[in-house]
Amino acid sequence: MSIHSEGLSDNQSERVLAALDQFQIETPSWGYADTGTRFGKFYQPAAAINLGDKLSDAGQVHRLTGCCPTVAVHVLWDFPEGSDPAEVVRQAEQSGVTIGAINPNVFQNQQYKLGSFGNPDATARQAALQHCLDSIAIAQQVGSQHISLWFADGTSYPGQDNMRSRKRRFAEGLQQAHDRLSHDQMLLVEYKPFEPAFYQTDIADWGMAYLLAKSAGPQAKVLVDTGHHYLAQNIEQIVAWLLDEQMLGGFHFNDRRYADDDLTLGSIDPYQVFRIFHEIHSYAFDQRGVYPEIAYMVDQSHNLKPKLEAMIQTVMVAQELYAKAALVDHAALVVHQSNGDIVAAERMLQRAFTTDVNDAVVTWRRQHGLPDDPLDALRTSGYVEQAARERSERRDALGIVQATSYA
Ligand code: PSV
Ligand code: MN
Repeated sequence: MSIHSEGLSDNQSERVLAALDQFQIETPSWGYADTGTRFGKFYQPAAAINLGDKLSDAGQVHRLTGCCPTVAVHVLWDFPEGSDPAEVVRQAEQSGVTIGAINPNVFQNQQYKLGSFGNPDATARQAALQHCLDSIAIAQQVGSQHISLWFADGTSYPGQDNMRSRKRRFAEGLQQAHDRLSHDQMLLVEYKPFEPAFYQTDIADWGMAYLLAKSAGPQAKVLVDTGHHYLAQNIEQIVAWLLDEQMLGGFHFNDRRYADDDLTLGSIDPYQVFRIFHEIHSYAFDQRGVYPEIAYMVDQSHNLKPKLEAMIQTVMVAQELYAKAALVDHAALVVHQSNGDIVAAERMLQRAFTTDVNDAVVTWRRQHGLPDDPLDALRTSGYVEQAARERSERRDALGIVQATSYA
């Protein structure tokens, strides 16, 4: 099959194909279930009811896109008391996916009102640590490499707690969790500036996550959630610094206009996503073509868009932007940079960003026996309608009421 794509040189088409060959992105189990904002939920009949449904949906996304073989799971939401990890592995296999990052949940139980690892009460801290250790054990049982840690910890009023003590409690908890990792596992430490705490968050930015990951041990790295930054923040610079320090563990991708909005990737600022990917390709160029191991993950749950469509749309945008960023000629860029030719250097990024890579992406899909347009394919597959029918019947049988009345 010719790799030539309309409008692209052979070299550009090759770059796109090579980029797509090494790009995979994990979808989150919580993106397939009914979720909402704190003001309300808008239910979808096709929403997943249980983990089996979520894995099945993730399997459908992977079947159509060919680049989402793993699914991130949330321990309390997906592994209720007494659930059997072996059975989860079997269900995942049946759906054509495997279990990816394990997300402990130390933010929803009553005992975490004043925090988890940062809580002034040692009993609450111990409970949080135990849950993380249990999550690491689950990860080992399901063959998962990543433990993704997000803490809602913080304080909402000045003087509420001692910030230095909270920092030290965090360092201690993370070290203890790190001690339990097997040699192939990695702790990913996520940061977020605010919400649910409104005065101070214990791991508020990448610097705090970096310091805590460093003090935890060599198998801890930073996780960058694109929605977890102040509006003017230069996220790609954070990515560049973490890459240079070999401390970038993974991403939670989503887009936002105001805060942690969980919008589909690239819906507001695709150029920012492109610039993030550009830093990764640029780093790999410096490493003679060797790419760092990064866990690319989606962290979105949709209240308005149909869930599978939103997920596939996100994955397609991620592939497209990753491929566009691969078009930058780094050798030429280095020359422009050392000549101080700002305009020529910037144009290299702009040109790559505005290049239409769609034909090359379709070529890649055909090479892998995938549909040309995964979104169209989802719409014609009947999968969502069938899921809506079957899940509505199951909800009725289980007595689960989905719709709320506004009367
Ligand atoms: C918190 O906002 C977060 O980004 C964390 O990654 C959680 O695990 C995820 O969202 C789902 O609540
Ligand atoms: Mn996240």
